[in-house]
Amino acid sequence: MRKYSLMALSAITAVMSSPALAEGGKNLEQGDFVGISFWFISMALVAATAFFFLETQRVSGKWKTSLTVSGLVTLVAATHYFYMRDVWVATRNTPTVYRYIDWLITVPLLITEFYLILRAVGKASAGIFWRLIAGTTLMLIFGYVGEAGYLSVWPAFICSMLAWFFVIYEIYLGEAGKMGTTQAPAAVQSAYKVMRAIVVFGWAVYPIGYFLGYLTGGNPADSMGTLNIVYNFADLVNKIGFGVIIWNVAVSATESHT
Ligand SMILES: *C/C=C(C)/C=C/C=C(C)/C=C/C1=C(C)CCCC1(C)C
Repeated sequence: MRKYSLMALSAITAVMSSPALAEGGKNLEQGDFVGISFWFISMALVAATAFFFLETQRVSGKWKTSLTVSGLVTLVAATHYFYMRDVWVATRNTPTVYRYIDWLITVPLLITEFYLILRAVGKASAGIFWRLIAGTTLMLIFGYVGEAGYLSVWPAFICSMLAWFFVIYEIYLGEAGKMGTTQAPAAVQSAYKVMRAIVVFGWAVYPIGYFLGYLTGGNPADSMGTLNIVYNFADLVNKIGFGVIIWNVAVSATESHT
């Protein structure tokens, strides 16, 4: 009990002490709605982190890892959001590199939740874990080399999309999908289904953003403000909402001893 509280506390302190760019001197302006959305989501992520870590006390042993991972996702994202927010407030530019570093850590962690859930209810193979990690990592590497100009935007987009489809295949029709919809208890099955729908519909926001930014022939700068707001609110669903679904199933499985 005390150990977990301590962990939560140290995580929060780490997050609170990390803003480093603010000394650049610019403050958030009342009419800067993109900046406001950066602030909003960073605070929501801090609160979610404390919540997930503290709630690990409440669930049975086999569910603790899932909640810890949810807390790590929101912790890493909160920290990146502090930096992204400062870049935006100071320059009104999209903090692409911070977004990708954040994604490179949080997205494999999020996808690992499928493996962890399956492991909590049965014997999930290591193959599931590695396929999910490999798919998401490739998806992000191709996305980055496209955005950063190391590869043309179209081939990078196609390769990244293929990697995303590979992940979707695994959680719907692959080994993970079969396990999650047949062998798991009913409550876990329904959580699993909502989570994989998030990977399809919630995650679709990002490739759509890439498409609008780079593949329509327009100037990426024109859609930057809107895109950042959309990305920021998408993270509310894809990181916090996703964690809440896991929290919910972990608590109900603990209470019903399944
Ligand atoms: C918390 C952050 C999440 C869940 C971010 C997810 C990001 C993606 C699913 C990005 C996917 C992309 C493609 C499928 C193609 C174009 C390039 C990307 C990286 C934007």
